[in-house]
Amino acid sequence: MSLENFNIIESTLREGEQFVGANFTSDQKVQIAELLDRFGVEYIELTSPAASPQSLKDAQQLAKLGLKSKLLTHTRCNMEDAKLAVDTGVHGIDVLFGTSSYLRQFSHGKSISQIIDAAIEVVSYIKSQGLEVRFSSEDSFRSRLRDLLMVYIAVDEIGVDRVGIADTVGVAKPRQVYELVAALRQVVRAGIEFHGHNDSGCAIANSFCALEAGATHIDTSVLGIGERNGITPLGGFIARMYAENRELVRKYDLTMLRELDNVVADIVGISIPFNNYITGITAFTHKAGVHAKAVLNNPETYEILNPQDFGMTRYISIAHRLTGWNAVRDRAQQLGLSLTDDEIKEATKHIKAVADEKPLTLGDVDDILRHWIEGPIEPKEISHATHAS
Ligand code: HCA
Ligand code: CU
Repeated sequence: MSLENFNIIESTLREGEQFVGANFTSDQKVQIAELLDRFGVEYIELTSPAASPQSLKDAQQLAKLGLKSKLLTHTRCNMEDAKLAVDTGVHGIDVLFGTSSYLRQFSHGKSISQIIDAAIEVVSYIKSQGLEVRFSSEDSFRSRLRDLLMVYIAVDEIGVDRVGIADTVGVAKPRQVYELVAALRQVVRAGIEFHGHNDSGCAIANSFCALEAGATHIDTSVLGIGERNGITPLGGFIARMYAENRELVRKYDLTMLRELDNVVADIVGISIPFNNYITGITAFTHKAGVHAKAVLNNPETYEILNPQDFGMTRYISIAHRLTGWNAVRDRAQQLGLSLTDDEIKEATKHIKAVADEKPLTLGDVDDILRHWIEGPIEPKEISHATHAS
């Protein structure tokens, strides 16, 4: 069952390089590849060596690092690019061709039989050189199913290692992905890779459905960076698999995600969104009193991801009008204050009343708690506020 045996093809150094803010230096590529290797992704995909002289040199250099992750380079489906890619010393080549009517009409102008001929020539050449090879079809979801299957069956017959489905424009829906992968699963022996863009927010769900239908490889990038708003984000995909069953992601060093997100965000000049999976600033923050109480008793009440497994910490926000006395008691204990439950309840009422008047900081709450035993005080910065006790 593929959910147990999925592989990540990490494409930050290929799709991610197509993100508008990404202009990786050679050193940055090495840094990112080494972090991904420590995290434990099975594959790292690199930009085509045909893209530029530096891309070629970088692929050669990365191939010499001796990483545990297998290196792949992406190429167009022609012999010239394939030869260049084979000579870099990487483990495998990801070949791409467009089968959709849009691309056939407005991009390369080839017929399906011409596509099959080119695919067979390139795939068999790469195989003859002893490298792993994948054949993928750009814009798969706007291609005719018959055309797609004909091309995939042809490359499968000559022993391609993987066939890839690409939702290039982010138009596919989860059930559609499931159906296409399931249909393909019936007719090819090769592994099945899914590459999904996130234009309409389905990239993670689509990747998950692809695995449920029998796919074996999922493309990701750190923070999801790529063309437009990008592809399946590594962290979000990991969150989905972890939520399904933690054992599925034990093979990775999950505590590396934070560094990966930070390093890549820094390099491409963005900040990590507040609501990012796992590493967003609010990903493990609980606020309402009812939530805080339950989470303090048993975190699983409101958390499907255990922050500790990712080297993250839970935060319970208490300086606001929705706070509850259980969370306030927890804070008092952290501060080493011995207040009775009745005192905590009174202090909590006061905190709520003050918070109705003006924004509170944790420091304000701490002041209120510290001085509660001495008798309720009005911290100077909130002196105009109503006292509730
Ligand atoms: C591209 C297109 C691609 C390829 C995906 C793949 C897409 O930028 O070359 O090779 O699996 O989204 O179709 O990223
Ligand atoms: Cu893409």
